[in-house]
Amino acid sequence: MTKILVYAAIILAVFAIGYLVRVYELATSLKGKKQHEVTDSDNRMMGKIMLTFLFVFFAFVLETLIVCVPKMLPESASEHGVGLDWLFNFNMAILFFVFVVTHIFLFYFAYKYYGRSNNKATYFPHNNKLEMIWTVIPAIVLAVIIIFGLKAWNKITAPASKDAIVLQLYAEQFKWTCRYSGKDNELGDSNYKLITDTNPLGMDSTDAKGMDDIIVKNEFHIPINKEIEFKLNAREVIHSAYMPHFRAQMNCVPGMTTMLHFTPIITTQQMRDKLNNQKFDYILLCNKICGNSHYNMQMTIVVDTEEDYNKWLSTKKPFFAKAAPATATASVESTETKQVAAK
Ligand SMILES: [Cu+2]
Repeated sequence: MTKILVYAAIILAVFAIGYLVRVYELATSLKGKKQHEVTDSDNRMMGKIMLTFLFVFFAFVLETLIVCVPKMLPESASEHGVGLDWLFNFNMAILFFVFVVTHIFLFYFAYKYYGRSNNKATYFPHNNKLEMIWTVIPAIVLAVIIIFGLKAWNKITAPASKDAIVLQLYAEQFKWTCRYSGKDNELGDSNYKLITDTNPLGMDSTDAKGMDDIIVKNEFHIPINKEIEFKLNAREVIHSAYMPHFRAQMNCVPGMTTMLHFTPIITTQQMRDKLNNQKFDYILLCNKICGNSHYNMQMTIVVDTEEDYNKWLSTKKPFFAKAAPATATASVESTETKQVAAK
């Protein structure tokens, strides 16, 4: 009922405006003025509106910045992220400068040069010098941005160093599993054909490299100032491992292994202190819409000191070492999955 009333009110308002315009037109023609003639004073008025819009618009932009900038990500918690942030800010500074200058020109000139009846437009068909300026300057700026961007990209996509800690992030609808490569720092083979309730990653029990591999759920720990190499896999559809605080993201594609590496430089506790928020946690999210519980596909990342990390890791048992009671764990796990899916 309310909806119908609102629609009726809108329709009536449109009619009312139409009639007001008609009244205004009739009044003008009664005064003997030509109805559609645009006078200098009309133009001056439009010029003033343009100028007012410029200030209102900039005030709105400023307000948006004041509200939104504090909601952006905190400082980068990874080494390469510092460079990425710098690149992002550099791009934004250029964009903002061009944005402000062009808008001032656009609206201030509309005000300054509003139409006057005795004015005649200058005939100005071509100017080589001007074209040179607006071609060469953007070309130089773009080249600088691209060179900086390529440098950062090459650094990020270069192979990880040999002593990087190797982890697997395994994505499936709708959860993450993390596998540590153990003492040999090499992940054992796995095959989708070996996936069962008790062996969710399809790990190959005949591969010696996998004997010390450790599987963790819900949260995984990594040590500060050590390079971490992630090998990413997906079970059924494309997912994307997104770790925003480390400025890192890579797709997880079924049937292939993608890679990503970074070095964390701020522990979880240090970041909590910096943000004055003892509940803060780093997070791994899925950044590809992969199904109905995609929004809930996440895992906590804890960056520890090396000592705490080793202590935490030593409490974990290799997957194959606890394979015997795994049936019980598997059934708990499948109920969990159902619960998440039901949400
Ligand atoms: Cu996903």
